[in-house]
Amino acid sequence: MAKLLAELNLPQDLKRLGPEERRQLAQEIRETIVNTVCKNSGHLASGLGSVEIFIAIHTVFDSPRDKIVLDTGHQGYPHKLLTGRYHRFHTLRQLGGISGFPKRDESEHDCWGVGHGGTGLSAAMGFAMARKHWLNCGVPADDPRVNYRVICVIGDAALEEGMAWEALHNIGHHKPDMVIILNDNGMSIAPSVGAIENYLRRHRQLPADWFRKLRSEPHYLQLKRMVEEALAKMGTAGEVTLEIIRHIKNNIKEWLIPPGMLFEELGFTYLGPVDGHNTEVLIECLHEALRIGGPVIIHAVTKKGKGVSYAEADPWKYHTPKTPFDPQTGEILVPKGTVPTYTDVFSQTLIQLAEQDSRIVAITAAMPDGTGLDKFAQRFPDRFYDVGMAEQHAVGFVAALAFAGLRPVCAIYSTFLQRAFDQIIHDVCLQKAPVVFAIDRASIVGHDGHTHQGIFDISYLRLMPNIVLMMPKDENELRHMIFTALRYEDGPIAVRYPRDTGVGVPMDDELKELSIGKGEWLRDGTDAVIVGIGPIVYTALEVAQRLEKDGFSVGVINARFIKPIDKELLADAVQRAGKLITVEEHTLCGGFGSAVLEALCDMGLHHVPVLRIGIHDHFVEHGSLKELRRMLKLDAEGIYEQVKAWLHEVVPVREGVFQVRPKNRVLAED
Ligand SMILES: Cc1ncc(C[n+]2csc(CCOP(=O)(O)OP(=O)(O)O)c2C)c(N)n1
Repeated sequence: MAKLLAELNLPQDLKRLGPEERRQLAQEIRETIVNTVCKNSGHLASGLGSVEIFIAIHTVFDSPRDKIVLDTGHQGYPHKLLTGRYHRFHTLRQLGGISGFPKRDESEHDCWGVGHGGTGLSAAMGFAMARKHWLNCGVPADDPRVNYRVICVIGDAALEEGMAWEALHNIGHHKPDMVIILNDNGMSIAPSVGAIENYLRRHRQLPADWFRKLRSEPHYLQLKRMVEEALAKMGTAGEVTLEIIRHIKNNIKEWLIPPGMLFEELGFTYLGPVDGHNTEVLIECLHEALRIGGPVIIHAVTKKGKGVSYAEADPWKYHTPKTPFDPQTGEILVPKGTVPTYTDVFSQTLIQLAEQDSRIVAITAAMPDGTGLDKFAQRFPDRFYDVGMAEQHAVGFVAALAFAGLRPVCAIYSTFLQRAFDQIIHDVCLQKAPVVFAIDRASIVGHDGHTHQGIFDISYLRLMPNIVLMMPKDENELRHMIFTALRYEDGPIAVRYPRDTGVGVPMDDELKELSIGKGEWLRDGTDAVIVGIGPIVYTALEVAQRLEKDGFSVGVINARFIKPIDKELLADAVQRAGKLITVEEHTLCGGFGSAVLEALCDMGLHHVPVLRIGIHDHFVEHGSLKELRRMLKLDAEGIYEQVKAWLHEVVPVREGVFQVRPKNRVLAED
């Protein structure tokens, strides 16, 4: 029983706790996280590693008055537990329950909704500059528009995001009052990589706290300010002297004390490194940071998975462990299924093809295991690039790799590829770079919720000239699509596939090249044809069988290609049945159904009634895949209901011409 969490009125009561109770609270938070995540799934090791940081923040800051911004948000379970969500925490990531990420409409303590990395510093700066603005307008100090402080927590890997550096650039210029806690554990999901990691690693090796003491010493700061002011009064001679002093100081710093130079040079005060699991030191540091003013970075060194032996030993595995697992031992209790996931099939196929073609290289943005490229990296360490949390760079980088004669395969989740929208247009499509995009987690992803659903990529890719976009109906077809993509050299080509196990179909021995832009008939029909994209075509087949019992002859087409779309096949379907139904697990705004409508329009087939089934114009919350499909009417039952109702509405007015009478329309939840 988590006594303090259950009984305290948090976060207010935190302020009257002593060090011993804070330690007990930390223990309770860890136990609650482990006992919940082992059943509900979610982010384990990151939250365990940030417990003391959030206890310190909520001890010093006043939430919700102060703005506490989390970058990425996956580390935020302690924040949720410290802000009155303990009694609902057992609903974590469940349909209707609390989200796995900070969410503005979930709690007044979540001032910034997030799920993607790199957004926190910009948000914190926004809050800090708005405060400055209102102060300039003469708003009194006790007005809520100015009466707050701003703090952002960002991980060492999230700091790799381009947006984070754009924010640093801008914050260092305007210098608003804000505190940044750099939660540095040397880990992304996998171990952190790259130059920023190398820079931070040198700091982590220093004894904790030594530089903080010197740097934040009030006498040091006072003296520095006095000298600078005195020299400024001396005019040019003073400036020259100041420059000389700065030069000497910088050289001494570089030689003696490297910590934080980079941040200091950019206009921040750097405090660190400090032990990020010492709540008392963190509290002291936060007070100092607020006293110093301007943008202050506290570099907190933490251990991912802290306090839970198996998570500390293997924080990579326990970033988001498979569930259920034993909370005592960490043993994963879910049996390994026999049907491979789409990710597995992508990974195996790519390795197989790379054995035969030394031009193939693979690129991930900090998701080596999520994309299955960890296995590629083991087999071909020199042909694998983890660029870190840097999707925009990944896409620009692969474009040039392709121009230099390589065959880059860039594997990024649908939701994170959104970050690189312009790079795909400008660097890849515009220049016809023969890049292969492997878009994992395309479609609904489930418990990660609205920030992570892969339901927009068809819309944002379909509008780009020169790209080929496809989605397999099953894991066997995925193999052929990877093969086809690597054969295609005329420009960019993307294959999207879901986060799921495959359908369980037999696998062909030989890989075959698919004709670009050609779909296939799966079932004939004369009353209507369902044109589907992705594994949902199997659901469509089930629906067609049920409709047959109701007296409707419904055909099914597996479109395979979203772009170019198979116009001939569509015209054939219209010819045979006169009515079309499109199905997709994707937003209807600009999605696959829209592509079909556009094609019909372009072919002059204006009279064809079309029912588009997919996700209406809203974000999709968290829940299991099954629950979400039910809710969205994208399971067999839901599609059946929608199609049947619609077939009753569409009536012929004369030979080959129909009219839709939308009377009993069953629409998916808007
Ligand atoms: C734009 C974006 N890319 C990738 C991810 C997937 N992701 C979630 S957490 C994470 C690692 C974060 O590492 P860090 O910021 O150091 O925090 P830690 O988990 O180590 O505390 C990644 C890559 C994401 N959420 N957003």
